[in-house]
Amino acid sequence: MEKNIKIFDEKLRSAKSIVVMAHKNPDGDALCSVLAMAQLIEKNYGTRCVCVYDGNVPDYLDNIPLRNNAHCWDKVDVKKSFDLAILLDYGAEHQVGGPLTFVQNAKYVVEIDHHINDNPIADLCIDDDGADATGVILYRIMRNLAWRDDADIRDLLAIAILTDTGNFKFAHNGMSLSIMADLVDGGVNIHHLVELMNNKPRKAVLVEAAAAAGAEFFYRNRLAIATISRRDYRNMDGRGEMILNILGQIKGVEYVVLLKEQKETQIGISIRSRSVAIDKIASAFGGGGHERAAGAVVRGDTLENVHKRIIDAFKGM
Ligand SMILES: [Mn+2]
Repeated sequence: MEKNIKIFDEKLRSAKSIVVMAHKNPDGDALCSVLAMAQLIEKNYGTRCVCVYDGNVPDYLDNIPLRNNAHCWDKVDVKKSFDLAILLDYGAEHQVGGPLTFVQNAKYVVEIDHHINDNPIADLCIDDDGADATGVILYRIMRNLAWRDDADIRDLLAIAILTDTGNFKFAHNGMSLSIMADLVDGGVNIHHLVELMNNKPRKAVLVEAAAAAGAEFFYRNRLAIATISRRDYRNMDGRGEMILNILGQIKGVEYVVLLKEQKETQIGISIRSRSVAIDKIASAFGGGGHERAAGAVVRGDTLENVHKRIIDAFKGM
């Protein structure tokens, strides 16, 4: 990784135009990593980056620092060829969405990611699937290259870590905790950041609560499945983490699945597991992610059918 960080440093020195992006419908790690990366580059190399996203930014991220620096990708001239495209926290090529044109047109592409990914698309990869968040890798690059930071950057990296680890519940090792200790010593206030994200619309919280209340249970309660209808999907804010959290608290539940009817024949799947790895199940549905938190989007199938296929997929687990 050290060698690649050095090459990244050289590329940043010579690039005159830089675009930064992550996966579409960004979550806390994706958006905060993009904003922190851009701010770090401006502070340390003097280059102002273009930050783009595809899809929707959830309301709970409205109040994060530098939020207004990120723009929907279709507001940017898509024919523009950037010297450098930086792809963060993206998981897989098909999850990039519209900004993929910037990747294809860029002179050089760097990716920084912590997802399990067999087909990285960049010229230079600074990936670590053992990191709890892309923000963790960014922090390590920042320290390795002795970059200057500021209060906004420290807050953004802290939010990236807090959101992807579910406030440390999913931390795989001590790395994200020791980084957070350093960030807190640098002035980050965790309570303040968690409070700033309590910003969901009332409808969104009520839709999530109703989906949890309507969950079904299979295989002697080991598998819980909640569904969000197409009508309710429009009112969601984010990916439904709250539903997964609530159902995962039930005694005896090992696996939680959330099915979201995004369109009539497009079903989003989120899967969480208490211990056994389930990323292979997500891959079988065309998705991926992490060992105990993964997901997929199935196109060309109905909610009813995907529901059946999910129950089958957990047979014998
Ligand atoms: Mn992430």
